[in-house]
Amino acid sequence: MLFFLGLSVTAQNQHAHHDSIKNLEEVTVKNATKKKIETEMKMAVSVDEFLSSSENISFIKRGAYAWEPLLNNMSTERSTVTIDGMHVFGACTDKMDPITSYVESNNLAAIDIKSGQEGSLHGSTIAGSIDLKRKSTPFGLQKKWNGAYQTGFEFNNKQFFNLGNISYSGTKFVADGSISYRTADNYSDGNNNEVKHSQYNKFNTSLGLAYKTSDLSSVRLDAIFDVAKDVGYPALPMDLWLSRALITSASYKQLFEEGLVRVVDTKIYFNAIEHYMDDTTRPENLVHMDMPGWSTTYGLVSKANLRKNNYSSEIQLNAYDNLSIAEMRMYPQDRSERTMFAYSWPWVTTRFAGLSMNNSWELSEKSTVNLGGSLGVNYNYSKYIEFNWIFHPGAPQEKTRFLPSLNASYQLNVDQFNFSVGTGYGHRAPSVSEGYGYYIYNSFDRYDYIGDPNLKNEISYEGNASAGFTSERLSIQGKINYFYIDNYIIGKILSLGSPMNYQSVGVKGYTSLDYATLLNMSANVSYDILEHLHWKGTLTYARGMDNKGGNLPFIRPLSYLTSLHYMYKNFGIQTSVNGDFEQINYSPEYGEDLTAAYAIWNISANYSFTINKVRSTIQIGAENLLNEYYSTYADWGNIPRMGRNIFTSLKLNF
Ligand SMILES: [Cu+2]
Repeated sequence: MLFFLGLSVTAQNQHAHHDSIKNLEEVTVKNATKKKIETEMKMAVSVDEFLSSSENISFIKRGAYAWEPLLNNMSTERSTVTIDGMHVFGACTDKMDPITSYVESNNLAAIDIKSGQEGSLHGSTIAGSIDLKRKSTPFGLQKKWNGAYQTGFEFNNKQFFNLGNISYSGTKFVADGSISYRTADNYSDGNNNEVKHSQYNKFNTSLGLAYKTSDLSSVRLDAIFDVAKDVGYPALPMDLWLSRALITSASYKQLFEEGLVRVVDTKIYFNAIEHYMDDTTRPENLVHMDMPGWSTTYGLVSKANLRKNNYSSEIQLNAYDNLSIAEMRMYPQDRSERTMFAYSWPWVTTRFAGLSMNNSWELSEKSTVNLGGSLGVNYNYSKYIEFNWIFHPGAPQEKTRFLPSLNASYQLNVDQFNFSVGTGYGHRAPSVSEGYGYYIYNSFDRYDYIGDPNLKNEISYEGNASAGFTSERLSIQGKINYFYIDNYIIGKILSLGSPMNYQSVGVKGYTSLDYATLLNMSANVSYDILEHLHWKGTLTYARGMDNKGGNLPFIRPLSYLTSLHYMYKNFGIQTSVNGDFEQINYSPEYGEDLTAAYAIWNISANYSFTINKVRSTIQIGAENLLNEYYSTYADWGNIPRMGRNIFTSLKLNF
């Protein structure tokens, strides 16, 4: 630990890449080693489990399903989450449905995570971007048909899953298809108590078809359909009855053999999400509320890649139109009569258009300079503005904002060392809830939240740096970033207004703090002890403060992960220990209490074999082997996490 601590402290004066691309499966043909969407410990993972293996992602968990990804310890309002560059917006006012819940691990090829303003290519952001990249098989592979099937069972919550995907690669025509189903019961915590309302059921299917229109051009159609049914959120006062998403796109790609412009890829897209919550399964609720939500988005994303000598550039045009609607209908317990109706999202339209550019110059073989920037226009319209007028009389029905962004970085590689240093500046517009939300109940601090259409843009000033060393057996990497955020948006208690929900204790309005600051640090070490025995360690630290020196909520305390991996012929075994230290810097103002330290021990073993050209792997393992009872700093309402979980899985590749 001391070794780690030393590293993270020295990391402050060093630097490196602040972005990380997690390759889930080979995207380029030259990449011989197939990396897949799997973690060190587990080969069959959910998208959430895969994302959690990235050191700059943490999660707010409201149960076993659809974790909310925090990038650089910032909530989803501050990052852009896209699917192949497409903007998709959840339809739940309670954040039950982050975008990551609408894909499945067997239709993704990679997840591209960019930190801070480097992520501004996909639209305005503060924390960075998470782009979920779908599988897209290249034309003319030697092996025309490829497929995989995964199945598994996890004992703690009786999770059973079946995932299948298949692809065809012809010279003119390509198809990718996937289908999956997961079902899970309630899980049990470390005291072997059942955590009620933690079940889930998810069905996901996707199809992609591409046709080569000439030697250098192709058209592609893509669709994802996802249904989640009867999903429990033990940390919330209500569950999900049904959520459905249809995500579609059509794109045209043109390659150029000569000249400055090398690729132009233009896509139009449409996605629709519907979300129906259900609180009738909770007998403790005296009054029932139906809270359905809808989110519909049309958009265009067009990108061009430029290259000339040592200069390369990416230009991206993003445009979308989103309509977010959420209703609140209250019934007495016998449901005979509706007593109240309100729009918690009063038909809010968001239109965005932005042009982004990232330029890179290779000054020499050793050093590279990157300069990027974007300018976006964000327009909001609230159809039923009278709901917003209750707390903000006379607030404008329409609002237009300009969202500029700039970033610069320098990378240097000298022998076995690498360094980077960068800076960024960017604006973001308030989210639909922050700007126009009406009585959105937050069960964490038990306040109803009210949006403010007049909120100022959040403005981020950012610095980042990294340093690393790589030798044949040892690799060390340290990263640090710091954000100074003007007009930081957060909920503050309002003296006017009374709570609508009988569980809530008051009303909070989204307001801007003068500023807030955030520091993130991480250190990674990997060492090959023997040819087939590898050790890895990660340490992360973050600190977030408001303008009065108070703590920001949901900031991860000092955390660590250490793992050992051993291979012998077709046999592999791996074990890891991870945990958080005590959350000293918690925020009572935002409903947090002190979360104790915990440590979790995991172990797994796998065996690979081939039958009739089918490459197969079986795996068995245990998470939380010692059945520790714990909850983390970001477990909504301190719900306990899963106790010991034995998992088994089988994967076939053909
Ligand atoms: Cu919901």
